Amino acid sequence: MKTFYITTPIYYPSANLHIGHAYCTTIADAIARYKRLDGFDVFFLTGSDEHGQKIQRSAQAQGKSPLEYVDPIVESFKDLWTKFHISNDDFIRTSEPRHEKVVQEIFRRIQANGDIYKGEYTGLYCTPCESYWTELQLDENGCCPDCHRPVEKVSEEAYFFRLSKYADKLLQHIEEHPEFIVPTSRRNEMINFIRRGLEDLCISRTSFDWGIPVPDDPRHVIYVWFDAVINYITPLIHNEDMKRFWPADIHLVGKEIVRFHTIIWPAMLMAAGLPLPKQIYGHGWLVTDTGKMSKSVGNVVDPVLLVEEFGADAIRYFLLREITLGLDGNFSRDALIARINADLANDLGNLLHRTLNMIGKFQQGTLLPATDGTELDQSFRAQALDTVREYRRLMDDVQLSDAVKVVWKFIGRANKYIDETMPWKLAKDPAQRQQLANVLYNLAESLRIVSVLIEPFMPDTAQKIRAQLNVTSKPKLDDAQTFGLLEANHVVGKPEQLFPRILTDK
Ligand code: ME8
Repeated sequence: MKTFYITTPIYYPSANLHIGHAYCTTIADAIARYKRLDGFDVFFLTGSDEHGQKIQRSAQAQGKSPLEYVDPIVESFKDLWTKFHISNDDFIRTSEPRHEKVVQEIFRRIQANGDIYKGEYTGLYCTPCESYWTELQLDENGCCPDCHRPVEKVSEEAYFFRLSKYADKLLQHIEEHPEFIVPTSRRNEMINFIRRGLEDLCISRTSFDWGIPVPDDPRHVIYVWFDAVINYITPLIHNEDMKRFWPADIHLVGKEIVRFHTIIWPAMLMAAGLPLPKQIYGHGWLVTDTGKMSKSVGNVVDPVLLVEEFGADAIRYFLLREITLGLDGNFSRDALIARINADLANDLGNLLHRTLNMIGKFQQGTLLPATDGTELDQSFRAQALDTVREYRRLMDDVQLSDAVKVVWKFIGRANKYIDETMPWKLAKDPAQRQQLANVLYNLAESLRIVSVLIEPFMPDTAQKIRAQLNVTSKPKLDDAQTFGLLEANHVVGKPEQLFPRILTDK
């Protein structure tokens, strides 16, 4: 069986998640669901990144142990993913014993290969980002180049990973595998970064203890990024799944952490003698008028409130449709409401409602045997199948927003087909009964196909459409590639509203 392995980053339980995090997980979920529709055996992993000084300090500030502090936050992550219909197959917490064991094994393996050594570290550390920087990398104010907050000078005995040794091998790999880092802009950034030279990486700390101890030297805890990236193999390495799913097909990550995933992680895998992931996809940020959505800026949108107000599928639709993967995208409430009203309530909702309503009114809810029909009917059916082909091409190429647009173009076409064929007129003329049956059959079939195509984007809505059409099978991509699977004499259900229109003051 063909397999597919996709991951999201594991999120820091340092604050509540915002809609920017939900964006990343929704993309991964849509890809995972598409692959399942296409018959792949899919493994989809997400989780929480729980170690490090930042978490330890936040816990202390609340008089809690780190675990007492993170446990409820991690539960809230899991609740959020359930609310968003996220279909992850596993959820990894880096505080779990299974993960600690694997991190220590990988540490030992790299150490045995001679690529971990003990030395003295003096450097600049950004605690919020859990990142070490060199003088050269700091921003113009001498602060962290990512979050622009002050860095701390630290000096301590530490373990180092011989990252410098892997610069040439990494460059060669990136050059020989153009698909390894996407989009190209990120790939070029990484090539330039490596060309400037890689320094060995400090991978242990002694100034705090909330982390995974270095094997045989527990005064040191392992650097949180070294620990975190290993999560991607933790659930696999000790069972058959390693053969089935590794190397990962896609690590989906935000653009600011592409460096960890395309330089440090691959070098660690090389040092441990393991194959590299096939692709790292760096997506853009969700921004508002006040910049990247982030807690420190105070412009975050709470995904729980948003789901309660609009439902998960509407938000998923908006995120997937509105933002081109790889680029930054704007999030605004007005734009969300405009999409819900135009695309969901109007285009999709009306198509379903009108179709089922007419089948109920003119044929007592039953589809009748269809014939080839007119040229218009034939071209409409051909368009449905062209849509499926184009959708597959785009989804296979991870162009999610274009794939959504292609489906909605067809939904628009189907609404126009109703206006052109005017079934209410055909129903008045007994000589047009066959033509009426053809039109209504074609519309019901189109909706069945649409219900398959939108499953990755809006799983709940896809299911509601199928229930109203009275289709009980599980959605499969193969079933969207054939026009005419609904049986003649199939009885459809009654129309129910999919998305209410949202009234605004305007
Ligand atoms: O970086 N728009 O965790 P994290 C889009 N623990 N994506 C956003 C975003 C926004 N406004 N804000 C955050 C970490 N993200 C590490 C990962 S992986 C081994 C360790 C995305 O909770 C961000 O780009 O800070 C990143 O990919 C993810 O949320 C996790 O961020």
